[in-house]
Amino acid sequence: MSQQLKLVIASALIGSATLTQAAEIKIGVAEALSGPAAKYGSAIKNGFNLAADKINAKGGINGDKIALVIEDEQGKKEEAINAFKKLIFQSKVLMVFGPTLSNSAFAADPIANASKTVVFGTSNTADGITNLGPFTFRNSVMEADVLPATTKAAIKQFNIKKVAVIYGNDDAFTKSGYDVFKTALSDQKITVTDTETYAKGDVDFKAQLTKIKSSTPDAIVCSCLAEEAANIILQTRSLGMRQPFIGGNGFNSPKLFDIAKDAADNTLMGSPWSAENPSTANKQFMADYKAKYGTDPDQFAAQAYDALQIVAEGIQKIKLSGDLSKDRIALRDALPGIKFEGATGKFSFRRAASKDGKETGYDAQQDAIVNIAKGGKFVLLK
Ligand code: 1QQ
Repeated sequence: MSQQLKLVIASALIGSATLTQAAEIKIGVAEALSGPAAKYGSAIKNGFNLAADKINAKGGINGDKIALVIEDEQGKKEEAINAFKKLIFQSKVLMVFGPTLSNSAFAADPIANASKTVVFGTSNTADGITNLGPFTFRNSVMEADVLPATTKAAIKQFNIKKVAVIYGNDDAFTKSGYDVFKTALSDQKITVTDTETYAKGDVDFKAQLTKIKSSTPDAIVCSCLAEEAANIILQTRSLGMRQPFIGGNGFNSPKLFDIAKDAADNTLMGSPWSAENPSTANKQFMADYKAKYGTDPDQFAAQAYDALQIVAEGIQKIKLSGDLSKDRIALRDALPGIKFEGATGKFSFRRAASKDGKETGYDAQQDAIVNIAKGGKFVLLK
């Protein structure tokens, strides 16, 4: 063999050796990519992909690239359980993001906690999620932190004295939102003229809305996911009612306006994220999102985008050992100390209060911004 050929082979070997040394960090993503919650889940997936591109373009984390392993949990409890099992036990991811709905998180998060793997919700706002165990984290701000500020702003904006309430009584998020609304309304001395419920998948709300109409509220409080909220708003208008709506996290989707259009005008909603936040981080996020996907982002995309960067900072701190069980626990221990400023503003974790003496996970410490719907989109309430 010629000296030259030996050199070529040697350098090829060195080249491939260095290539295999840069490991992939597998991160699981289990979101509702089909079914009624897909509008939330696909925005979340886009946010994660955009953040992964950004982190990897800068060379990854301590030289290792992020590889997202994405599963569709369809917005269903059983599928969320399956997706978590697949990601944790078969794909052997370092940690899992998801699932999209709190309803599914109550079913799937215990699997992550039992296998000592971080589960990080970017859209779970129901009370009690972070009581599922010390491996549960979220950067989605709880309804309990957002709704009282939203009702307060609505009372002032529309001089409200009495409201009617409608909520889904078979979903963890809509039920939890209802409980929070109830307490906030009572604390703020607002009379409830009527309370109505519906079930997942309902499309006709006329019976409930007719009762609400006869109770003559000043506004309607709706603890609902986007599709039901939009249909409720449309049917309210078709019954000749013009009252403003007050909603929770479920309203934060373009789906609300795809269906209800400007019939949703004057709806108030609270969120940590606003498209009008002029910070450099948010402007960059919005421009990059638009460039990659051709549409404007929403709050769910923003929270996912920030969440992956929060986790990346945690991973950077621990320096992965290659022992998966150890690395999963090290990430759990590193995350609570991470402070971050991203598209959703300043963020830190807050340990959830323990209800039964059991170890808890971590909630989001972030302020809510109240928005109002005008001309088919949410703008800051000034
Ligand atoms: C929850 C929510 C939903 C609106 C997520 C899409 O906040 O289920 O907790």
